[in-house]
Amino acid sequence: MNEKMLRETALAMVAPGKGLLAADESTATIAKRFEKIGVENIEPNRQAYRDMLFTTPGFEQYTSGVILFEETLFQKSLAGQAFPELLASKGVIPGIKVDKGAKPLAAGGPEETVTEGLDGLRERLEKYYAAGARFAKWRAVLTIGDGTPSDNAIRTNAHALARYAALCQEANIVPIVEPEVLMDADNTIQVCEQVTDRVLAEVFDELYRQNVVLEGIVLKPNMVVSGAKCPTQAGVQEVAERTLKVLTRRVPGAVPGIAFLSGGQSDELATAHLDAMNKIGNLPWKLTFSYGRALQAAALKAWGGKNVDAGKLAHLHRAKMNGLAALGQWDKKLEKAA
Ligand code: 5MM
Repeated sequence: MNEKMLRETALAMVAPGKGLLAADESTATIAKRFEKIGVENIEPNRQAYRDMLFTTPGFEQYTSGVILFEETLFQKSLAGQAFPELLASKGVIPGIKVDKGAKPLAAGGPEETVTEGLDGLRERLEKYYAAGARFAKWRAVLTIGDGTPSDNAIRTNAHALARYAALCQEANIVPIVEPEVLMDADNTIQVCEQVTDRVLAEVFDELYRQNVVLEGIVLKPNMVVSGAKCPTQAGVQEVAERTLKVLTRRVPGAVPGIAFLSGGQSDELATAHLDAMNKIGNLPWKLTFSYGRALQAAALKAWGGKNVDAGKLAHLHRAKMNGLAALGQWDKKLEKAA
């Protein structure tokens, strides 16, 4: 393991004013996104869509890295260049989602899952490194409900996240550790805070037990928000303060950066929350974005399968807004002006 290299990659992933584009939708997930815009989910369409995103002029000013799905890592751009090579030529680090998805957890609570994909991971990581991937992502999913998440779900997922992280570091690949507490239930923000706190405590315990080098990871957590179906929605400042309260308690300062998931928040709200946290500032780690939906929704709609230039414009705008939020320099007026 080359700790220096891991540290340097992790720091580059959270460089000031930059964040990550999560474009690692599995074939089943991209099918749902394409269905909404009436585009058939076939490989040439997935290639054309990702080509549009990765050839957006100037997106590299705000984008440190892109998380790819395995198909994309080994795919070529429309101009015939391997996608990882194309990204690297723009100074954007290629990454790869390595988990095999969240599967029902035996003896877990209702709807609880454990993320799978550890078998054969060591061998796959070698292949991904050779293809140009310098970081990886593994997403654990925790559901807030009646009696959930259970201790079983929290521990099992934390254990798997740490096993994945240790294997990545052995292969000189920076692991993005993503324990996602889903934001779509009817819980209050207080409940989200308690659950996120429990989950992060367990994740960092496991990382410690399994000798993961904290300087060589990036954490990708949910923000502390009111559940989407909760009748009372907390405001931007409260979300920022509660999220930072949990993170400062649970995330050691050795971690170079935290790159949030958007979790179904609107594009603008995801930006506003990140910006508010960075405006508070004085934090031990960098705070940035690793958004999927909140970076892509507008671009996907504008592209619609054919309008490449419109898709690129929409992508660049959101990347820029989030780049500013990563510095605490975003202003709502910039959205209107655009
Ligand atoms: C882009 O979506 C990612 C892949 O999802 P599936 O494994 O379900 O296909 C997803 O892991 C994503 O990276 C994170 O959840 C963050 O995305 P959002 O949309 O929450 O910002």
